[in-house]
Amino acid sequence: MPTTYKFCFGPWNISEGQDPYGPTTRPAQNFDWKLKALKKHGYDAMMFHDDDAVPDIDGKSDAQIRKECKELKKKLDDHGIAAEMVAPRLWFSPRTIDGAYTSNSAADRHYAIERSLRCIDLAHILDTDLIVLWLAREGTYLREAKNASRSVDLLVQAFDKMLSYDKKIRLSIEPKPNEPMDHAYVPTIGHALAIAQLTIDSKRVGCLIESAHAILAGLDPADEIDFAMTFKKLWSLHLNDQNGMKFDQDKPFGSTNLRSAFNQVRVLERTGYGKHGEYVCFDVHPFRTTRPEHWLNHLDNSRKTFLKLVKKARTFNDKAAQKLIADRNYQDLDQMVIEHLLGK
Ligand code: GLO
Ligand code: MG
Repeated sequence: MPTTYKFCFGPWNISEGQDPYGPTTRPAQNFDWKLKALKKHGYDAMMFHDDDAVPDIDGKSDAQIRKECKELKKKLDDHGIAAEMVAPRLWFSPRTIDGAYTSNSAADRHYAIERSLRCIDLAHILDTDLIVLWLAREGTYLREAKNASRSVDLLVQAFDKMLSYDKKIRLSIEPKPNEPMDHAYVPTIGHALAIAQLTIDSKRVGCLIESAHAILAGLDPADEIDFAMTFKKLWSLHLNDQNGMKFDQDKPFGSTNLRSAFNQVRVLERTGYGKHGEYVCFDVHPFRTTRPEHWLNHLDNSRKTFLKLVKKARTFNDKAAQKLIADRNYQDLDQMVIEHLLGK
């Protein structure tokens, strides 16, 4: 049976155009507007940072957090939208300047863990068992400032606290090799899955692949997907694109390298990603130049490209490809792929 894909994005994917060198270029829209847009544009679920779900979470009591989160859940139910995951945003607070779980300050590490446990409470209310961990500041600017081996131990300790706090929750690590850090401690899927093995319940520690992050690590996103699927550990996906080894661009899916996008879709099709309820998420941003009236186009276009590439993957002549492979005629296999993508 062919997979019927389900799609999602996060509120941060309708961004306002700011970059390190200039202010916003579009006026902010409120959450309700984003929620309406999601359904209208053919999406099924929303990803949440803990403070997307409950703004200013650090300043609120436990009771207040739960109350607001329940209100959000009701709103989602009314719109027929699921929450795909919740992710602790551990990179904004003054208490995570030196990292969260791997900070050199014990008090700040404690804050990071406590906040992660609150995030699990939110996941409960929002009816998802998936916690996404983009380990934004777990790395170094300066090699001598931290100890990599100790950092791995600290990460494992933090993951263990989360795993034992809730026996059902699954942790999905989203690796990224750099930005905002010079070097991250969990730069690739291999690192994420290796660290999973050190935790008290490795079965509940998997990963999330973002195409741009794999490219930034000098890796092929399709191979990263294949690797994670071999271990049955790919629990979420951030498809997008990236033009080489520069700042994280979060371009629309297929925007830079259509063939790489095709190969990512082909692997998803071959390995059955999505057959157990996993979502295809687009972690894409509008260009800074985008006018407010074209604000959702990057999400529309990414989904459109994805679905067109699903068709391309399903109509690829595998028999002919196998023949060329058996004959070691990779030259013509190359051309066959090019012509298939170019169409008639
Ligand atoms: C940044 C990441 C970021 C995460 C998100 C979910 O480079 O891709 O957008 O995916 O915060 O945790
Ligand atoms: Mg991402």
